[in-house]
Amino acid sequence: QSTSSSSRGAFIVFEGLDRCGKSTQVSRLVDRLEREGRKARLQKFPDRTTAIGKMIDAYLQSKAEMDDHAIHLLFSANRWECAAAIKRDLEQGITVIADRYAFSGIAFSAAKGLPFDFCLQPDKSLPLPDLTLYLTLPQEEASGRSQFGEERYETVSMQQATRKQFALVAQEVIKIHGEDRWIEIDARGTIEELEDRIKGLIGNVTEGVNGDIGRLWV
Ligand code: FDM
Ligand code: MG
Repeated sequence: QSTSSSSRGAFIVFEGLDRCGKSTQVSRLVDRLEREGRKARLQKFPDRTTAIGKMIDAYLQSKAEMDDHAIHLLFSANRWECAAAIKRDLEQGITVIADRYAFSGIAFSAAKGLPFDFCLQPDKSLPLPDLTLYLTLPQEEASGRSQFGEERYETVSMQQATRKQFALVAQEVIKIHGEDRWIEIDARGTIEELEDRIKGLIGNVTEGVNGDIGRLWV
C-alpha cells in the first residue's frame, strides 16, 4: 500500500521499565521498516550523545550527583533539544520510533517523590506521540535479565515504585489524548513472539498518518 502524499510519518514511542526488552524491539522495528522500504529513524531518550545527555549519563552511572528536580529538568531539556528534528522528520514522511519519552520522565521522577504535576509541566507541548506502546514484564523476569542493577534506577524498589507511576501516566494520557494513543503490551516470551505481538498491534500506522502533529498534554 502506498503512502498518500498528504500524510506524514508516525511518531511511535516505546515505554516500559528497565530490561523489559524495549531497546531490542525498537531496533528490530526500525530494521523491519527499512527492509520494507520505508523511511524510519530511531530516537533514544535519554540521548546521551549531546552535552545535556552526557550530564544525564554521568548521573545514571552514579559518576555525578544531582538534585532530583535538576536532573528531571535535564531529561526534559534533552527532549526539547531533539524536538525540532523529530518534527522535521515526521513532516518529511519519516517514521520516528522513540525508545522512551516524556512518560518515563514522569514515572521515574515521580517514583522518587517529586509531585506528579511538577514532573509533567516541562514536557508540555512537546511533539505528541501518535502511539505509545507500554511493555510490561513481571519484576522477577526483568530483575533476572543480564545487566539489571548496573545503573542508578535499577533496583527492585525503584522499579516497583515506577511501575505504579506508569499506571497513573497511562490514565493521564488516556484522559487528555484518548485511549487510542496508549497500548499496553505483555512483554513476556521470546524476542520473536514479542516482535509478532507488536507488529499486530501497531497495524498500519507506520504507513503514515494524516493530520497535524499534536502537542503533548495540550
Ligand atoms: N529516565 C529516562 C528518566 O528517569 N527520565 C527520563 O526522562 C528518561 C527518558 O533513565 F532508568 C530513566 C529511565 C532509565 C534511565 O534509560 C536510562 P535507558 O533507556 O536505560 O537508557
Ligand atoms: Mg537502562
